[in-house]
Amino acid sequence: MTDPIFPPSAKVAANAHADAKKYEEMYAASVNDPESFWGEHGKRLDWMTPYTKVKNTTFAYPDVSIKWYEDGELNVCVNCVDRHLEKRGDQVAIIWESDEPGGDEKITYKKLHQEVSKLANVYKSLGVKKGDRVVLYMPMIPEAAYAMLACARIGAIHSIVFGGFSPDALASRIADSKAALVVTADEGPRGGRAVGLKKNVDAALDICGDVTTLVVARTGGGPGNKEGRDHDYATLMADASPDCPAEKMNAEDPLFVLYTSGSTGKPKGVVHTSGGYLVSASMTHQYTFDYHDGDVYWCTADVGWITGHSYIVYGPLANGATTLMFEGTPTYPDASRFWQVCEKHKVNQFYTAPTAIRSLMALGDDPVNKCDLSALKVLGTVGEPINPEAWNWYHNVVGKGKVPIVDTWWQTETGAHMMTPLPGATPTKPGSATKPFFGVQPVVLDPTTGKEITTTEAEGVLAIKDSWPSQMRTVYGDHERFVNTYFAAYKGYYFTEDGCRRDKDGYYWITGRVDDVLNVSGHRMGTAEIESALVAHPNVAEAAVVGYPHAVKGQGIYCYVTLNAGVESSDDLRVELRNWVRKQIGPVASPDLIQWAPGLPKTRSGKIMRRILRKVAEDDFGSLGDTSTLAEPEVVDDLIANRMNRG
Ligand code: 6R9
Repeated sequence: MTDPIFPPSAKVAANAHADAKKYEEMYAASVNDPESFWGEHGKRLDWMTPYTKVKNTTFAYPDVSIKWYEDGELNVCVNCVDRHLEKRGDQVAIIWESDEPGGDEKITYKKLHQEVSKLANVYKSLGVKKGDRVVLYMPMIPEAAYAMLACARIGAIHSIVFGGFSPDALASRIADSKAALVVTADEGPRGGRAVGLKKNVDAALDICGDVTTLVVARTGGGPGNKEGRDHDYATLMADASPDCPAEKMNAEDPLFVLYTSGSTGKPKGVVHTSGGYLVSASMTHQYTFDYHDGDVYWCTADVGWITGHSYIVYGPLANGATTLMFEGTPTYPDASRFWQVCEKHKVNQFYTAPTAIRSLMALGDDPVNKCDLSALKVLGTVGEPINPEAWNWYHNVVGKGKVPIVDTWWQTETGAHMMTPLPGATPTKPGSATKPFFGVQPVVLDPTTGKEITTTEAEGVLAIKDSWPSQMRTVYGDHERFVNTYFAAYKGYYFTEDGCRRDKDGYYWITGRVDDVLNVSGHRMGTAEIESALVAHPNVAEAAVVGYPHAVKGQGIYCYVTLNAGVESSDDLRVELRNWVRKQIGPVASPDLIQWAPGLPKTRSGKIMRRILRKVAEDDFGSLGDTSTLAEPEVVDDLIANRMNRG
């Protein structure tokens, strides 16, 4: 069977930053001589002290070390704001669209410069210094971008915590990063409801101890500010000077920490640095979306995820783009909202997650068809594999069969796109992230031998052979964990923890995580985190969590729970456990299905056999494989008899 192929149109190719030939040439140059290639492309940024060294990296276990442009100095905020003032001071940098239709704001580069400079001075007045960590727990408002850029301006390191995380999760991130300041808003409107951000910050500080806060009044609701600890944003901004010189930063100084889930233990603080990160973020934004001056670009992610960092704020602004920031949800007040926003602001590039596409696809074509989407030039997806059905709907209904789709595979750890088609260069196949970006050398490894599979057609685990500029540098405060997580299993490679297949044309198809990480609506979630939340409940003895296929979310969260002796199972307890997990981690981690399991399938050495739990959760128990090593094979019969997901 051959997959359908959609070649780029001649018209798109003719005007694109890269057509097929240029892609091949640039890709070859980038891997044959990375030093020269990235030496040249590093010049896309403005440097205060030009670099003389480009690449100094090794993946050799355990001495992993990654440095790019290591003797260069620059300021990320200057690159995203100041350097555009002369040419495009009056151009719109950020279009903000509010949760309620009708509300919007256009922020020019000039205004962005003023707001960010004032805020940087406010930070200083609150005692924040170069190298300090600032936690941002923000709704999708322009102040979130100001807050990031103001950190960059003074060399503080931001750590954004997604607004959907609970006070407990927020507290552990504030504590782990030893934050000097927390920036938040009173409430965050989303889909017609207000998320109690300040309320959650108050609860978090009750857990981890007081930290100075700065509070944007978004709705005027929420709890009041605590004297001596909480500061009102507008009050301090009113008196702040708009003159704040930017700090000279080394290319390898950290820009931000972003916590992400892994297969074990607590979320890891992924550290990205200044120079290499911005080179990759801006270059991918330009090439992947084929961004041209004057285009209006919209990424629907939240700034709490890496996609929001690289593709709402840093990449687009480094390119002097107009980037749209949306406070709301795809279906509020109705299923036309995304498309109405596209029509209203004449969006040229639109970037969203497969889960959003699937949920909108389920609501039919009318909400799309009643909007004028003729400005669209590129459609993008990110966060999880896109199923061909959703791809085709996106292509035919949203793109009217004419707009190229870029399916971008990358990770929090990679900082920027790693595999993606380029609109004018790469024929696409629905469901494939296609080919590597410049400088990225993917390899498929045999998971048992760890050997590279060198035939074109291959299936195994995905690893990357050499460094690229926006690679994460370390785990915040735990370099050993960084080395052991990504470089120990397959020596000499960066291990992505994704499985993949390479087809006869050399196209890559990501098959999903090979570790115990779930991808629920494009959000990464460690099964271990959900399990430890469950067992923290007084009635729970043991829990095992696996993913199962979910039509809209991609994966749903399936929990097997063993209750303590004497505790009665009930639907009420199910609801209670669900709320318990929401409280411990956040609504993003809500269990979809909870099955009472009097016993879990374990090997004689006590290891839970997740393979079996996954099969039962998938309602595919006909092929359980070898169960002879189980300590008590009969528990499996009970699990099957009481399974929750019956197709
Ligand atoms: C950017 C982002 C990373 C994990 C990654 C993979 C999955 C992301 C994908 C994709 C298939 C794509 N993933 N993009 N899988 N096709 N286009 O999502 O970062 O939150 O760290 O998640 O997401 O499994 O390993 P992050």
